[in-house]
Amino acid sequence: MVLSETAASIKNMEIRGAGRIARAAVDALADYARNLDASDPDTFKQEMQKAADLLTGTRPTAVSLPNAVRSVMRALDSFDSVEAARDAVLLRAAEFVEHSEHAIERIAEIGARHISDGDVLLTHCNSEAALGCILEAHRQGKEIEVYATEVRPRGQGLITIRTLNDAGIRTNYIVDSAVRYFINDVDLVFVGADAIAVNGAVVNKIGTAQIAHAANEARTNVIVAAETYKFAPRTILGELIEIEERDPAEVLPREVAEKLPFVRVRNPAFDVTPAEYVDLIVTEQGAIPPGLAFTVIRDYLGWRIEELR
Ligand code: RUB
Repeated sequence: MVLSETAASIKNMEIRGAGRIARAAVDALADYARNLDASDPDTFKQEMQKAADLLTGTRPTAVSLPNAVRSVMRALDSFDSVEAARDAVLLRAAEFVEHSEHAIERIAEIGARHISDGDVLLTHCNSEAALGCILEAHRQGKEIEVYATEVRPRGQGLITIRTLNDAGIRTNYIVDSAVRYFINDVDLVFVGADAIAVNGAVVNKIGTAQIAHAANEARTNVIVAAETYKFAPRTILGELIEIEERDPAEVLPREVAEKLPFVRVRNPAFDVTPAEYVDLIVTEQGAIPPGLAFTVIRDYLGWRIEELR
């Protein structure tokens, strides 16, 4: 897929989910670098930066996207030939994709430890990291049952229930607003993340915060499965994570909306779950309480405040 096609597919959500978006962007950058004809390293870098900007501009919330793109672009810091710069980009991109796939496997192993035989789980949206934990627990022979939400307006719950069904996991498919009705039947909420702030707040699909609130009220634990590249370094400076607001037509068909001039449809794609409603964040480096998010950003990702200014 050429660069502009990947960017369009991320924007229109043919490619979706924070981890998949990151890997697709990195693959697109590598492909662009492979075919880029530039006279000198500076021109090569400038053209790569334009490609990087096009990709990072597609969806604003999933911090995995700029983190992944930046990790590839860092390979271009200093080079005296276009070929060396190209090789460095290709190597870094391959490393990122390998790291990302490995992270999903590690998260599944670590997350599955927190799922007990007989547990009833609830998941929201379609997260490969969260589903990885659920599938791994099932693979280990634990008897589990899942509640999966529909996920208005884009219906990602359908992807989730197909995966769970294919694995032979007993699944209940519910509308988003039925979560509180069923929460007392649930032992554990398992969701993914698009971004995690320095204070441990979790940004994920719209509705996650309501689910976590209901879980907190019912004393049901909430576990978030997230690769470390979903932690948002710029939140150290107090920057907020931008919440994407998508086309109103996803919620109400345009022809209906046109006849309702006093109605404004709002369509935020994500919300923020405060750290106090999150019990554990499972990363490929281990499971941490949300209060240790700063440690991941500083010690594992290696970001320092001076670099971010
Ligand atoms: C997807 C979503 C997922 C996270 C984590 O939203 O909110 O829970 O991205 O997914 P959208 P993963 O469908 O709008 O992209 O674990 O696969 O990275």
